[in-house]
Amino acid sequence: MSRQTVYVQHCSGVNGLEKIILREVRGFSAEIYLYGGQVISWKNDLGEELLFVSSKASFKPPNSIRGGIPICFPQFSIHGSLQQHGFARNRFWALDPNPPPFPTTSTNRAFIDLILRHSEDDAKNWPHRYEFRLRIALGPAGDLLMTSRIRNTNTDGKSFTFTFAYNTYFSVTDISEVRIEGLETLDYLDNLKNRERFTEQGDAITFESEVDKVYLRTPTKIAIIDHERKRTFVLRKDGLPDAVVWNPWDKKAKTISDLGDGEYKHMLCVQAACIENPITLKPGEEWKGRQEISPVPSSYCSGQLDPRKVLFTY
Ligand code: TA6
Repeated sequence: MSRQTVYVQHCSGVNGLEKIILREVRGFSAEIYLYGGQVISWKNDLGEELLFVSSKASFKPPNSIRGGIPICFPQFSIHGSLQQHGFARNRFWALDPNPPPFPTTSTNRAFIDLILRHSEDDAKNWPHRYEFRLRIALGPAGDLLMTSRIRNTNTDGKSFTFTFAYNTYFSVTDISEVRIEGLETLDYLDNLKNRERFTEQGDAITFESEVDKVYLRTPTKIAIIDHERKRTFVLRKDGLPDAVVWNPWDKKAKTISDLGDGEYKHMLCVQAACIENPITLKPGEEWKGRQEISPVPSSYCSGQLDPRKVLFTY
Protein backbone atom coordinates (compact mmCIF):
# COMPACT_ATOMS: atom_id res chain seq x y z
CA MET A 1 0.00 0.00 0.00
CA SER A 2 2.90 2.31 0.78
CA ARG A 3 3.26 4.05 -2.61
CA GLN A 4 -0.46 4.82 -2.80
CA THR A 5 -1.05 5.75 0.81
CA VAL A 6 -3.37 8.73 1.08
CA TYR A 7 -2.17 10.17 4.34
CA VAL A 8 -5.01 12.67 4.79
CA GLN A 9 -8.44 12.22 3.22
CA HIS A 10 -11.44 14.52 3.59
CA CYS A 11 -14.87 12.94 3.31
CA SER A 12 -18.28 12.90 4.87
CA GLY A 13 -19.22 10.71 7.82
CA VAL A 14 -22.42 9.84 9.70
CA ASN A 15 -25.28 12.25 8.92
CA GLY A 16 -23.06 14.02 6.40
CA LEU A 17 -20.78 15.41 9.10
CA GLU A 18 -17.38 16.29 7.69
CA LYS A 19 -14.59 13.93 8.67
CA ILE A 20 -10.92 13.43 8.00
CA ILE A 21 -9.21 10.07 7.73
CA LEU A 22 -5.51 9.81 8.60
CA ARG A 23 -3.48 6.82 7.42
CA GLU A 24 0.13 5.90 7.95
CA VAL A 25 2.12 3.53 5.78
CA ARG A 26 1.99 0.55 8.12
CA GLY A 27 -1.79 0.51 8.02
CA PHE A 28 -2.90 2.34 11.16
CA SER A 29 -5.69 4.85 10.62
CA ALA A 30 -7.71 7.44 12.52
CA GLU A 31 -10.94 9.30 11.82
CA ILE A 32 -11.64 12.78 13.08
CA TYR A 33 -14.91 14.71 12.93
CA LEU A 34 -14.77 18.48 12.59
CA TYR A 35 -17.81 18.44 14.87
CA GLY A 36 -16.21 18.39 18.31
CA GLY A 37 -12.70 18.19 16.84
CA GLN A 38 -13.26 14.63 17.92
CA VAL A 39 -11.31 11.49 17.12
CA ILE A 40 -13.95 8.83 16.48
CA SER A 41 -11.85 5.92 15.32
CA TRP A 42 -8.30 4.67 15.68
CA LYS A 43 -7.49 1.36 14.05
CA ASN A 44 -4.35 -0.74 14.06
CA ASP A 45 -2.65 -2.35 11.07
CA LEU A 46 -5.05 -5.32 11.33
CA GLY A 47 -8.03 -2.98 11.07
CA GLU A 48 -8.99 -3.56 14.72
CA GLU A 49 -10.76 -0.64 16.41
CA LEU A 50 -8.89 0.61 19.47
CA LEU A 51 -11.40 3.21 20.66
CA PHE A 52 -14.91 2.66 21.94
CA VAL A 53 -17.86 4.40 20.29
CA SER A 54 -21.34 3.62 21.53
CA SER A 55 -23.74 1.88 19.15
CA LYS A 56 -26.24 4.53 20.29
CA ALA A 57 -23.92 7.50 19.79
CA SER A 58 -25.75 10.51 18.44
CA PHE A 59 -24.07 12.17 15.52
CA LYS A 60 -26.59 15.01 15.67
CA PRO A 61 -25.36 18.43 16.79
CA PRO A 62 -25.70 19.87 19.39
CA ASN A 63 -25.37 16.48 21.15
CA SER A 64 -21.88 15.35 21.91
CA ILE A 65 -20.73 12.06 20.43
CA ARG A 66 -20.46 9.23 22.97
CA GLY A 67 -17.05 7.70 22.40
CA GLY A 68 -13.71 8.26 20.73
CA ILE A 69 -11.90 11.23 22.26
CA PRO A 70 -14.17 14.16 23.15
CA ILE A 71 -12.32 17.31 24.18
CA CYS A 72 -13.43 18.83 27.50
CA PHE A 73 -12.79 22.59 27.41
CA PRO A 74 -13.01 25.15 29.00
CA GLN A 75 -14.53 23.15 31.84
CA PHE A 76 -14.20 19.56 32.93
CA SER A 77 -17.37 18.11 34.54
CA ILE A 78 -20.15 20.22 36.05
CA HIS A 79 -17.85 22.13 38.39
CA GLY A 80 -18.09 25.67 37.03
CA SER A 81 -20.63 27.91 35.37
CA LEU A 82 -20.81 26.05 32.05
CA GLN A 83 -22.52 22.93 30.79
CA GLN A 84 -20.95 19.55 31.70
CA HIS A 85 -17.47 19.29 30.11
CA GLY A 86 -17.64 22.72 28.49
CA PHE A 87 -18.54 23.48 24.89
CA ALA A 88 -15.58 22.46 22.71
CA ARG A 89 -17.04 18.99 22.10
CA ASN A 90 -20.29 20.51 20.79
CA ARG A 91 -18.79 22.97 18.33
CA PHE A 92 -17.80 22.77 14.70
CA TRP A 93 -14.04 23.11 14.45
CA ALA A 94 -12.30 24.35 11.31
CA LEU A 95 -9.18 23.29 9.46
CA ASP A 96 -6.40 25.54 10.70
CA PRO A 97 -5.16 27.59 7.73
CA ASN A 98 -2.16 28.81 9.65
CA PRO A 99 -0.89 26.12 12.03
CA PRO A 100 2.11 26.85 14.23
CA PRO A 101 5.36 25.13 13.34
CA PHE A 102 5.88 21.78 15.03
CA PRO A 103 9.28 20.42 16.00
CA THR A 104 9.49 17.18 14.03
CA THR A 105 12.14 14.57 13.54
CA SER A 106 10.11 12.19 11.44
CA THR A 107 8.75 12.29 7.93
CA ASN A 108 5.29 11.76 9.28
CA ARG A 109 2.61 13.03 6.92
CA ALA A 110 -0.54 11.71 8.57
CA PHE A 111 -1.67 14.70 10.57
CA ILE A 112 -4.32 17.38 10.66
CA ASP A 113 -4.46 20.81 12.28
CA LEU A 114 -7.80 22.07 13.60
CA ILE A 115 -8.81 25.32 15.20
CA LEU A 116 -11.66 26.50 17.42
CA ARG A 117 -12.20 30.18 18.12
CA HIS A 118 -14.51 32.14 20.40
CA SER A 119 -18.02 32.80 19.12
CA GLU A 120 -20.61 35.43 20.01
CA ASP A 121 -22.87 32.72 21.41
CA ASP A 122 -20.27 31.17 23.69
CA ALA A 123 -19.17 34.62 24.86
CA LYS A 124 -22.52 34.99 26.62
CA ASN A 125 -21.49 32.26 29.07
CA TRP A 126 -17.71 32.49 28.81
CA PRO A 127 -16.79 36.05 27.85
CA HIS A 128 -13.33 35.43 26.44
CA ARG A 129 -11.51 35.40 23.13
CA TYR A 130 -9.26 32.43 22.50
CA GLU A 131 -7.64 30.30 19.83
CA PHE A 132 -7.59 26.58 20.46
CA ARG A 133 -5.29 24.80 18.00
CA LEU A 134 -5.37 21.03 17.91
CA ARG A 135 -2.93 18.83 16.03
CA ILE A 136 -3.90 15.18 15.64
CA ALA A 137 -1.28 12.89 14.13
CA LEU A 138 -0.46 9.25 13.61
CA GLY A 139 3.12 8.51 14.55
CA PRO A 140 5.29 6.24 12.40
CA ALA A 141 4.33 3.24 14.56
CA GLY A 142 0.62 4.12 14.47
CA ASP A 143 0.60 5.92 17.81
CA LEU A 144 -2.12 8.54 18.15
CA LEU A 145 -0.69 11.92 19.06
CA MET A 146 -2.72 14.93 20.13
CA THR A 147 -1.39 18.37 20.93
CA SER A 148 -3.61 21.20 22.15
CA ARG A 149 -2.45 24.80 22.19
CA ILE A 150 -4.78 27.30 23.79
CA ARG A 151 -4.05 31.01 23.55
CA ASN A 152 -5.73 33.91 25.29
CA THR A 153 -6.56 36.48 22.60
CA ASN A 154 -8.62 38.78 24.84
CA THR A 155 -8.32 42.43 23.86
CA ASP A 156 -9.71 43.72 27.16
CA GLY A 157 -6.62 42.79 29.19
CA LYS A 158 -8.45 39.99 31.05
CA SER A 159 -7.01 36.62 32.01
CA PHE A 160 -9.09 33.47 31.75
CA THR A 161 -9.05 30.19 33.61
CA PHE A 162 -10.00 26.73 32.37
CA THR A 163 -9.87 23.02 33.07
CA PHE A 164 -9.27 20.45 30.36
CA ALA A 165 -9.38 16.74 29.49
CA TYR A 166 -8.83 14.40 26.56
CA ASN A 167 -11.79 12.15 27.38
CA THR A 168 -10.40 8.99 25.75
CA TYR A 169 -12.77 6.02 25.55
CA PHE A 170 -10.56 2.94 25.15
CA SER A 171 -12.10 -0.18 23.67
CA VAL A 172 -11.58 -3.14 26.03
CA THR A 173 -12.70 -6.74 25.73
CA ASP A 174 -14.10 -7.12 29.23
CA ILE A 175 -13.80 -4.37 31.84
CA SER A 176 -13.59 -7.02 34.60
CA GLU A 177 -10.33 -8.26 33.08
CA VAL A 178 -8.67 -4.85 32.73
CA ARG A 179 -5.96 -3.41 34.94
CA ILE A 180 -4.47 0.08 35.07
CA GLU A 181 -0.90 0.58 36.18
CA GLY A 182 0.66 3.90 37.12
CA LEU A 183 -2.00 5.25 39.48
CA GLU A 184 -1.34 3.08 42.56
CA THR A 185 -0.94 4.91 45.88
CA LEU A 186 -1.95 8.27 44.38
CA ASP A 187 -4.42 10.75 45.84
CA TYR A 188 -7.71 11.09 43.98
CA LEU A 189 -10.97 13.01 44.11
CA ASP A 190 -13.94 10.68 44.08
CA ASN A 191 -16.71 12.05 41.86
CA LEU A 192 -19.07 9.48 43.38
CA LYS A 193 -18.45 10.94 46.85
CA ASN A 194 -18.80 14.64 46.25
CA ARG A 195 -15.22 14.98 45.13
CA GLU A 196 -13.87 13.92 48.53
CA ARG A 197 -10.12 13.28 48.51
CA PHE A 198 -8.78 9.76 49.15
CA THR A 199 -5.52 7.90 48.68
CA GLU A 200 -5.52 4.83 46.43
CA GLN A 201 -4.58 1.71 48.37
CA GLY A 202 -3.07 -1.50 47.13
CA ASP A 203 -1.85 -2.62 43.76
CA ALA A 204 -2.92 -1.87 40.22
CA ILE A 205 -6.44 -0.56 39.64
CA THR A 206 -9.05 -3.16 38.64
CA PHE A 207 -12.82 -2.86 38.08
CA GLU A 208 -15.80 -4.49 39.73
CA SER A 209 -18.22 -1.56 40.11
CA GLU A 210 -18.79 2.05 39.00
CA VAL A 211 -15.64 4.20 39.10
CA ASP A 212 -15.35 7.96 38.57
CA LYS A 213 -12.10 9.27 40.01
CA VAL A 214 -9.75 12.16 39.30
CA TYR A 215 -6.22 10.97 40.12
CA LEU A 216 -3.97 13.86 41.03
CA ARG A 217 -0.42 14.61 39.90
CA THR A 218 0.05 11.28 38.21
CA PRO A 219 3.17 9.97 36.47
CA THR A 220 3.40 10.92 32.78
CA LYS A 221 2.95 7.26 31.75
CA ILE A 222 -0.11 5.13 32.49
CA ALA A 223 -0.72 1.59 31.21
CA ILE A 224 -4.16 0.12 30.50
CA ILE A 225 -3.80 -3.63 30.30
CA ASP A 226 -6.48 -5.65 28.49
CA HIS A 227 -5.69 -9.19 29.61
CA GLU A 228 -8.26 -10.88 27.46
CA ARG A 229 -7.15 -9.27 24.22
CA LYS A 230 -3.50 -9.46 25.26
CA ARG A 231 -3.10 -5.78 24.49
CA THR A 232 -1.78 -2.87 26.51
CA PHE A 233 -2.38 0.79 25.79
CA VAL A 234 0.35 3.10 26.98
CA LEU A 235 -0.83 6.65 27.59
CA ARG A 236 1.85 9.33 27.85
CA LYS A 237 0.99 12.90 28.68
CA ASP A 238 2.65 16.23 29.04
CA GLY A 239 1.25 19.40 30.60
CA LEU A 240 -1.67 17.37 31.98
CA PRO A 241 -0.96 16.46 35.60
CA ASP A 242 -4.21 14.66 36.42
CA ALA A 243 -5.93 11.53 35.05
CA VAL A 244 -9.62 10.68 35.22
CA VAL A 245 -10.77 7.07 35.27
CA TRP A 246 -14.43 6.42 34.51
CA ASN A 247 -16.65 3.43 33.93
CA PRO A 248 -20.37 3.79 34.69
CA TRP A 249 -20.98 0.06 35.32
CA ASP A 250 -24.41 -1.51 34.83
CA LYS A 251 -26.77 0.67 36.88
CA LYS A 252 -25.45 4.11 35.85
CA ALA A 253 -25.07 2.88 32.26
CA LYS A 254 -28.83 2.30 32.08
CA THR A 255 -29.38 6.01 32.79
CA ILE A 256 -27.20 7.08 29.86
CA SER A 257 -29.48 7.23 26.86
CA ASP A 258 -26.71 7.08 24.25
CA LEU A 259 -24.99 4.00 25.70
CA GLY A 260 -26.17 0.57 24.58
CA ASP A 261 -27.12 -2.27 26.95
CA GLY A 262 -24.04 -3.95 28.32
CA GLU A 263 -21.67 -1.65 26.44
CA TYR A 264 -20.08 -0.45 29.67
CA LYS A 265 -18.23 -3.79 29.67
CA HIS A 266 -16.33 -2.82 26.56
CA MET A 267 -15.27 0.74 27.39
CA LEU A 268 -12.92 2.42 29.80
CA CYS A 269 -12.30 6.16 29.95
CA VAL A 270 -8.81 7.15 31.01
CA GLN A 271 -8.42 10.86 30.54
CA ALA A 272 -5.27 12.95 30.52
CA ALA A 273 -6.48 16.09 32.26
CA CYS A 274 -5.78 19.28 34.09
CA ILE A 275 -8.42 19.67 36.80
CA GLU A 276 -7.13 20.18 40.33
CA ASN A 277 -5.13 23.31 39.46
CA PRO A 278 -6.91 25.07 36.60
CA ILE A 279 -4.80 26.88 34.00
CA THR A 280 -4.86 30.67 33.96
CA LEU A 281 -3.67 32.51 30.87
CA LYS A 282 -3.04 36.23 30.54
CA PRO A 283 -3.68 37.88 27.17
CA GLY A 284 -1.05 36.65 24.71
CA GLU A 285 -0.14 33.60 26.78
CA GLU A 286 -0.42 30.06 25.43
CA TRP A 287 -0.83 26.70 27.16
CA LYS A 288 0.10 23.35 25.67
CA GLY A 289 -1.16 19.89 26.64
CA ARG A 290 -0.24 16.66 24.81
CA GLN A 291 -1.15 13.03 24.91
CA GLU A 292 0.23 10.08 23.02
CA ILE A 293 -1.45 6.68 23.07
CA SER A 294 0.20 3.53 21.79
CA PRO A 295 -0.94 -0.07 21.70
CA VAL A 296 1.87 -2.43 22.72
CA PRO A 297 1.93 -6.24 22.54
CA SER A 298 0.87 -8.57 25.30
CA SER A 299 4.46 -9.26 26.31
CA TYR A 300 4.42 -5.84 27.93
CA CYS A 301 4.86 -5.88 31.69
CA SER A 302 5.36 -3.35 34.45
CA GLY A 303 8.50 -1.27 34.30
CA GLN A 304 8.80 -1.77 30.56
CA LEU A 305 6.70 1.15 29.42
CA ASP A 306 7.39 1.22 25.73
CA PRO A 307 11.16 1.04 25.45
CA ARG A 308 10.93 1.48 21.66
CA LYS A 309 11.19 5.17 21.42
CA VAL A 310 11.60 8.55 22.94
CA LEU A 311 8.45 10.42 23.97
CA PHE A 312 7.14 13.23 21.81
CA THR A 313 9.55 13.32 18.93
CA TYR A 314 6.90 14.61 16.55
O1 TA6 B 1 -15.33 11.71 32.90
C1 TA6 B 1 -16.06 11.47 33.98
C2 TA6 B 1 -17.41 12.11 33.85
O2 TA6 B 1 -17.40 13.41 34.30
C3 TA6 B 1 -18.38 11.22 34.59
O3 TA6 B 1 -18.76 11.78 35.78
C4 TA6 B 1 -19.47 10.98 33.61
O4 TA6 B 1 -20.52 11.82 33.81
C5 TA6 B 1 -18.74 11.15 32.31
O5 TA6 B 1 -17.83 12.15 32.50
C6 TA6 B 1 -19.56 11.33 31.05
O6 TA6 B 1 -20.05 12.59 30.86
P1 TA6 B 1 -20.97 12.94 29.65
O7 TA6 B 1 -21.32 14.37 29.79
O8 TA6 B 1 -20.17 12.67 28.42
O9 TA6 B 1 -22.15 12.03 29.76
